[in-house]
Amino acid sequence: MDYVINTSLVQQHNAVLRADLEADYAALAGTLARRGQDIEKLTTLAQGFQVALPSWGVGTGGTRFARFPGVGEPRNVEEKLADCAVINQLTGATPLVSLHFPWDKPSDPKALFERAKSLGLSFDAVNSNTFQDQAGQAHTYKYGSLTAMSAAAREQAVQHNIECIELGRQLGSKGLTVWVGDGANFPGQSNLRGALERYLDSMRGIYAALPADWLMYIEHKLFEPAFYATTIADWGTSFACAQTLGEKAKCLVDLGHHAPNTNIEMIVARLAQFGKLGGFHFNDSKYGDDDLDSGSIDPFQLFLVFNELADAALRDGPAFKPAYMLDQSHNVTDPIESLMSSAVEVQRAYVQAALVDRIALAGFQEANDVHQAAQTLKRAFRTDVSPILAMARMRSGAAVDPVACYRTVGYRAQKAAERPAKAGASGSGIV
Ligand code: PSV
Ligand code: MN
Repeated sequence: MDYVINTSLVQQHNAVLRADLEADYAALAGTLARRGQDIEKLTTLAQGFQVALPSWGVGTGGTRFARFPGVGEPRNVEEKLADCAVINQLTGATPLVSLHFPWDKPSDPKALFERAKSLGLSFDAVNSNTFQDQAGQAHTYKYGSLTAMSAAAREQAVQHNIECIELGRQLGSKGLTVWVGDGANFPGQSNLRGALERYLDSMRGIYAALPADWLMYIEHKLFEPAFYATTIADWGTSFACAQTLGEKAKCLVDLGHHAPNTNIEMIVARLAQFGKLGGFHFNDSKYGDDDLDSGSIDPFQLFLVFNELADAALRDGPAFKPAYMLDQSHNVTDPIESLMSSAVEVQRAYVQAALVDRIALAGFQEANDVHQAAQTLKRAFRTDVSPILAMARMRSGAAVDPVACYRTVGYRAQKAAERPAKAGASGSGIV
């Protein structure tokens, strides 16, 4: 395997931190043992956790106003993979990459597959893009793609999705995520029911091209770029479409795609109950689709989402396997640092949710002991599981402190020298 960071540098980093980590781990083991919990089981659980990386996340993002590129940004999909490999090497939690087409369209899919393999990576769901026009494209998406009035634009969008499936198949992916920004900016601009009928019609064409072992993830978003009415704006619409399309269609929950204060964990519970929870795009937000680092604003919400996932896993068994992915835009931080910290935050919520005493919780719920039921969740959430996460990393050959290790080895400075900026080369597209 090709390690992007010299493994002996990671070991040196770990050696310095090892004694402190072992002391912290032993102290936490004692606390958890008094609660009847086995730290070793939790560490094994943490080691098994995986969250996919968005290929577009390793480039600097931006807002509608500007993008302030960082140094040493990846300029093509191969360089994006190298950055993803660093994140995986140091966190031990991100061996999957989700590609976005055409931003990451490989000229030679087989070679890209092999390159990823040599870096210890493989490909998660592929993402189609019909929310912007590409150079040389015959029909514009200005007035929509899968819902467009123009039959030719709709057909072009369907064919693009089918091409994504074909590329994904060659790369070993097993899923297609479809997010469309289609909708209306003004009342009257579009017939609301007609738009959804056209959407379903287009999606049937894509669904028919899915290989037998693939899933199609329908991603909803409240608003933006359509500011009056978005065609797939909420989980209800997403659910109805997934039901209509069939077994292989599932709903994808992007944490940033809801109105402020929406009870996202309840959406998760509903979708899980009816077998339609396909996966997640993790991020955080304060106001809208801010695409901030996972757990940076409301870690308790992230925990509550994982609390529902832990409940669903107990009820439904191994068949319950939603896809976990990050989807963030890093405007003012080093994307590699943000993605490493975010992967750790999602993993933290996963482990904290495993700490919930579910028997006690069910008892408090049955007895209507509201206070103690709430405290049962809070106790798990307040437990600092950092030593478990760090130990899981050390045992997996990753870094005890991924960001500190990354800074010490000087990867960004090295890339700044090797990757001179090239206008428009990053292709992250989020501006
Ligand atoms: C849309 O806001 C979204 O969440 C979709 O997942 C896109 O594929 C991604 O962001 C990148 O623009
Ligand atoms: Mn998303």
